[in-house]
Amino acid sequence: MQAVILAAGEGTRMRPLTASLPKPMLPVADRPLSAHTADAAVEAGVDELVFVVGYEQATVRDHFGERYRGVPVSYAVQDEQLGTAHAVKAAENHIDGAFAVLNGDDLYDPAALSALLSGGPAVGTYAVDDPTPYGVFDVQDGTVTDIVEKPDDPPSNRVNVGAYVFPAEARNWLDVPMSERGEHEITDVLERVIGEFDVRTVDVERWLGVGRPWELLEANEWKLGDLEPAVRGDVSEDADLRGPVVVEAGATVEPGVVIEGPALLRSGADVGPNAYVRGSTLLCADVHVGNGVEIKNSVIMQGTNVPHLSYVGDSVLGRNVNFGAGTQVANLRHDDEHVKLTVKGERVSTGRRKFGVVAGDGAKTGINTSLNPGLTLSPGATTEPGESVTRDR
Ligand code: TTP
Repeated sequence: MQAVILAAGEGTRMRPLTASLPKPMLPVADRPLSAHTADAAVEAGVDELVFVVGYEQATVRDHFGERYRGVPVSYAVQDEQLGTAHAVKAAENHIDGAFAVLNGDDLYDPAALSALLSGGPAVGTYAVDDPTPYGVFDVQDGTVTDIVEKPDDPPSNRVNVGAYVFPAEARNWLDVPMSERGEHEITDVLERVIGEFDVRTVDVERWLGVGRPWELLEANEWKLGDLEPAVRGDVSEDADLRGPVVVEAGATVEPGVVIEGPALLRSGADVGPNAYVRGSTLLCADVHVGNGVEIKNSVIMQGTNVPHLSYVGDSVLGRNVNFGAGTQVANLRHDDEHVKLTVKGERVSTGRRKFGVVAGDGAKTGINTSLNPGLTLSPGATTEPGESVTRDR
């Protein structure tokens, strides 16, 4: 079976991290977000991966190439994002036989994906307490009889996770009219499949849609927690690694460093001396965390520097960011309310008591900058020395 992986999106809710990197290529533990799904699909035995690409597609193509883990890879281009059915339609000439459709920016537990991909028409479902904001399946005797979008009166608590196996016939049913929200939706194709085939449900035990920056932290919390501890890099005898810590070959841990796992230091990362890294932290390739710096529950992307006397908590720093000496991130509000972040121009609750900042690629802070919780720094933004930053820039 072929797996069509949707990876054409602009990831506008993930700005500024997606300003020049597509969301499916954001780092989640030791690989890009979409590789978790691609790997699970390969392990489940799919015989071809078809990526639907568009926005910043070169990085997707560079990563997956023409063969990925022994499986041929092809690419279909969706120039305009007109919906998920429109995305699959872009791939119709690649489809030959029954096919799976998977979101490139969702994380599914691999065992469930394997069960999904092992048979005929099927949908992935996830049980939630309040299904009303989702697409909800009506299920009778293990077979789907209907899907209802955002129902007031949900027919079940099993929601759509965007993972499907379609029969070969569905390739001819991809031309669906535009929905009320102005998209050509794959669920309209699914409706027809439900009408003509028995569609199984496969319960996904764990599922996470990664749309907004704090969900990238959640994704890393999940996947860093699954890593087997391993030290292949150069770790000083005077460093203390506690819990599940992975130090890749080519990473360096200097004297006086304490790392509390889960944590992953990718090749070329350099920590210390005298630094403290803790709580689900990912330090990507060529990150430098220097003397007297504490990093907690954060994703620090490739080439970023936090060299001296700083605190970074519950934050995502993009690529090649530089934090001046003494830059401090506040990650907790005095009123103890959940921290809010700007998503597509609106302040939205992260649902987290603790959340720090999101810095776009190349942002630079002056020495002794203090950053309020829930701030976004645009790519290339700068701050003055000693500045207390209370608004996005
Ligand atoms: P979304 O998360 O709805 O879209 P997005 O990734 O562009 O993000 P945002 O809403 O923040 O702008 O898309 C769900 C999945 O489907 C995701 O994997 C991207 C993919 N997709 C396409 O490939 N083409 C499309 O036309 C649409 C709407 C989505």
